[in-house]
Amino acid sequence: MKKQDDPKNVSVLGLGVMGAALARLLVKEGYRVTVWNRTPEKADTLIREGAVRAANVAEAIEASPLVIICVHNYQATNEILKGEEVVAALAGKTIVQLTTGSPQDARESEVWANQNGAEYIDGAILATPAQMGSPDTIILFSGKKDAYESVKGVLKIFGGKLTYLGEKSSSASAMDLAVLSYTYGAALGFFHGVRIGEVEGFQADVFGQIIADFSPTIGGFIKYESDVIQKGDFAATESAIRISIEAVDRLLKTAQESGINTEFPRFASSIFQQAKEAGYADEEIAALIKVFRHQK
Ligand code: FVH
Repeated sequence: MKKQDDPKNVSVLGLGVMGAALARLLVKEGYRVTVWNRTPEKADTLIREGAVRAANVAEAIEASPLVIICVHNYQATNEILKGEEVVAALAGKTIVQLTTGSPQDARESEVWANQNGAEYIDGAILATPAQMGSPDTIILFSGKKDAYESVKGVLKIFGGKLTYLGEKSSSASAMDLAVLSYTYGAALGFFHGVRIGEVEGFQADVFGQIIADFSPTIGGFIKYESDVIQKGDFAATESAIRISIEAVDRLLKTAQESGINTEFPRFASSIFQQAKEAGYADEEIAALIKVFRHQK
């Protein structure tokens, strides 16, 4: 078998904090890992650990049937995958893009890769470099199923919870955006909660531990509400919006009285007020999605 067709050969383009973590896991698993980075010195430690340095991008791509990319953004990727030699090397390869990007980035990248004879899988990592390789690490993937199946065995090295979202190449980055929306929404609520503690006298780390302990419960609640949205039956069973209207008003009132930042509770209160005015107060909290859809 030619070197570049050997499935034990994997190439990694991009050795930032995440790229290096990915390459290191592959080396540890006994793969022949060919690496390239814009700043070559970043490969030095990995070379000492057994990775192979590519002199240039084309050489890195030629060295393996699977090419993993993990750089700052898709613009950087496009800058890397430039030039006749690089493009020619792509024919017959499978590219797995683990750089964060938009759904449009993914769609354009798949078209470009396929036009140049390469299979394309788009991925989104929901973990930090230190969490790579652990059983709970979630990585989202989308793209042609047979291409995904052909490289899944290697990708499993990066995390225990690989989630394939289907053949639409933009699905992974779209889901990544949705997870970011939830993450930042929860984080903003957390920071407001820290301010409550700073005024009412509990420590941020004590609050943080409670949130950590609470996470499985909130996860179960979100999953339940997602099922309600999916079914479209908003009859109140677990948590009627009316209860939350009172709770959010209390959040805003307490913030105003204690003189802390009111932006988060004010935004939350505006959403619940819209639900109340639309007549959803006795429906399940999932009915808030109708406010976000501006739907009656
Ligand atoms: N780090 C994390 O926690 C998150 C977790 C979720 C997924 N992200 C995404 O992973 C991509 C890489 O992130 P990173 O943390 O490895 O980022 P850096 O350590 O800053 O490394 C950036 C690499 O990109 C290379 N690079 C940047 N611009 C260019 C360019 N124009 N041409 C070629 N390469 C470029 C950079 O090269 P160098 O500066 O070392 O020469 C690094 O290899 C990212 O999409 C995260 O959102 C990580």
